[in-house]
Amino acid sequence: MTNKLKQLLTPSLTRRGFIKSSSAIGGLAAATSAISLPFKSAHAETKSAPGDEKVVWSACTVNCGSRCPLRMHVVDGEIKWVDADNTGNDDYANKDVQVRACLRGRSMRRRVYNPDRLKYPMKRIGKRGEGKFKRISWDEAYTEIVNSLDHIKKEYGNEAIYLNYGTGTLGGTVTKSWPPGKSLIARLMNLTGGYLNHYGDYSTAQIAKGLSYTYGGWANGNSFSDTENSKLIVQFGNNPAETRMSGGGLIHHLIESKAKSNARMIMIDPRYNDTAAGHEDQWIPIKPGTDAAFIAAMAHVMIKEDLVDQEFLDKYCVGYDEKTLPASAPANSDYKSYILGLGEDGVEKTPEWAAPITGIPVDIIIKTAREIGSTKPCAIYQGWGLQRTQNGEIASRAIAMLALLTGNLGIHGGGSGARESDYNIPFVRFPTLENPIKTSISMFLWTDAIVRGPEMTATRDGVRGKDKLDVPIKFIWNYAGNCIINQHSDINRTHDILQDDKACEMIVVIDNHMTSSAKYADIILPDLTTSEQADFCMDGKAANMPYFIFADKAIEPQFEARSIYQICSDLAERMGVGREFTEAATRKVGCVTFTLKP
Ligand SMILES: Nc1nc2c(c(=O)[nH]1)N[C@H]1C(S)=C(S)[C@@H](COP(=O)(O)OP(=O)(O)OC[C@H]3O[C@@H](n4cnc5c(=O)[nH]c(N)nc54)[C@H](O)[C@@H]3O)O[C@H]1N2
Ligand SMILES: Nc1nc2c(c(=O)[nH]1)N[C@H]1C(S)=C(S)[C@@H](COP(=O)(O)OP(=O)(O)OC[C@H]3O[C@@H](n4cnc5c(=O)[nH]c(N)nc54)[C@H](O)[C@@H]3O)O[C@H]1N2
Ligand code: SF4
Ligand SMILES: [Mo]
Repeated sequence: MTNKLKQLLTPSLTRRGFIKSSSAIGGLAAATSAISLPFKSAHAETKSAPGDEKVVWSACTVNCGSRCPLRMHVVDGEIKWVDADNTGNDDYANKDVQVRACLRGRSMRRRVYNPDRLKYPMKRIGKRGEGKFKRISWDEAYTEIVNSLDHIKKEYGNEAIYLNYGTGTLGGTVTKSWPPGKSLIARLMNLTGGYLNHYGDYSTAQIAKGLSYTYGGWANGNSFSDTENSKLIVQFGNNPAETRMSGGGLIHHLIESKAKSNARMIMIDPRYNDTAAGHEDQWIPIKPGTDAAFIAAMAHVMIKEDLVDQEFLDKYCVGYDEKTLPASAPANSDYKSYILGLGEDGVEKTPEWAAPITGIPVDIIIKTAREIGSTKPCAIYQGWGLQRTQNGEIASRAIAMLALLTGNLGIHGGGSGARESDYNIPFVRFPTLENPIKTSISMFLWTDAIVRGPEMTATRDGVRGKDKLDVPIKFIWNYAGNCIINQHSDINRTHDILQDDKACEMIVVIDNHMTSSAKYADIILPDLTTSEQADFCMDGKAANMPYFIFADKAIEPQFEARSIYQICSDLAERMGVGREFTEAATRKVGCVTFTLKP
């Protein structure tokens, strides 16, 4: 690091000074008043001679859906460079594949030493969003938070305390930020009266609901490695080359399996995406939000040309045609009638009808319908981008319907029309106890809950666990998330709502960086990065490779940053549940021994 950069990164409490004061606890079970990670790091104690390089295996735990080990090259307590898994022969045929991190993971060093890194606790002094803060001590920050929680609990009850969506440390175990109920903040709040929960996620809100109507639940597609049995692969808005960049290598499985089966691949996407990237046999650009019309028109062709799998539909499906339509359903409300224009809307879903809507020429609609209807097995997949919009659930169901029309569900080389499936090995989580508050809202409606909480009901607004919300949101925990501003819709509306700090009274942001959301915080707490602590890393969309990663501590905590475990333990102490939070014992959870504070 250059001297200039060093200067930039050095807060008034020098990094050296801080390392010295905290080195007594580094990675070990804490016997002192400071609390370190709750389990003992395997290698953190390894001493190296000055100037010697040691390589520490860490990991990337962001929400990209993959999970990758990172090899941190550390000299004199500083990460010099980062590289990826170098084990095995990277021999796909013999399942000896390297889990090579992408550039996002490999740039971890820049995240750790970023000049924008949050270095010490801060308190807002300007308006929300203005980005004006003053430095405060950890003690002051804790006092502000505990006082605010006390006041809000007394005035409104625990239902007014909300854990916002945040997936920045999704892949961690102790550090896990989402789902909210699996985070350490949940444990802290559950010990002190509970919190308002949320359900759903920004990723898959519509498809998760939509496919529950079609299949009765979440229905993953066949894995990509099964495309070695396919004759045709059809992907709607699916782009794992950019959204599952590495990890167990989904894209690797797709390309290798496709090469084996020699299946044709059709990509339907408004953009020519990286998963196509020359591997596709045909790219069909489509106007965004019109997949359902394209599929309806293909269904029209298949019905007229007798290309649907009638036997499959009769045997396994309800409501395809009048034969399986339940007696209680209105006449002509079956799928076939809808397509042929005999349903309520009276519109026949011909290719000519769909062409101007979708921007796909009539002859391509007809040709594609014939190909999908006559080539089996056909693997039909969809990504999640196309459902992340109004009426997105209809598009996701239409694609699933294409798999059903052609009888490709439940066979090798076929699929459900949902996204490709992947491995997740079960792993015991840090116990977060039970939430005494049973109410939850959709993750999308938190701004509404600030403005009109008590008006929100189960029937109209999807409040769960209770008929209605009793109180508005008054306190927000925002851990490892940028959904206060950047990742939520209608930023101007959110900005206006948050200007009133008598409405939502307290926003606590726990992050590594000064993000747009952090600028709206009342109190900012600087968290450690993955490089400064040990954790288990999993929950990845790891393709067909089951693994988890022990992400070791590579360097000492930088600046005044503290781990989420320490933050929650410190707060628990001040809220009178210190012993309950840490359990003051060594506890075995699965194969991990957590050594907790005495
Ligand atoms: N415009 C737009 N909005 C979207 C989407 C979109 O495609 N476009 N996608 C939606 C989807 S699918 C999702 S899942 C959400 C994702 O939204 P978020 O869950 O907010 O995910 P990120 O934007 O990755 O932000 C993660 C935050 O975690 C922080 N972080 C990273 N590492 C750590 C750490 O070790 N500790 C702490 N405390 N913080 C850390 C980062 O600095 C960042 O502020 O966005 C949704 N919103
Ligand atoms: N690099 C990187 N990877 C990530 C993330 C990240 O932040 N960065 N975030 C992760 C998260 S949280 C999630 S949820 C996933 C998101 O995974 P996805 O939701 O699948 O990814 P997107 O890129 O939003 O959309 C996939 C494709 O859909 C196309 N598309 C958009 N609208 C339509 C449409 O109407 N019809 C059709 N046919 N196609 C359409 C887009 O052009 C895009 O190529 O990615 C994960 N992976
Ligand atoms: S693929 Fe995902 S988990 Fe792996 S390094 Fe890239 S961003 Fe991190
Ligand atoms: Mo997501």
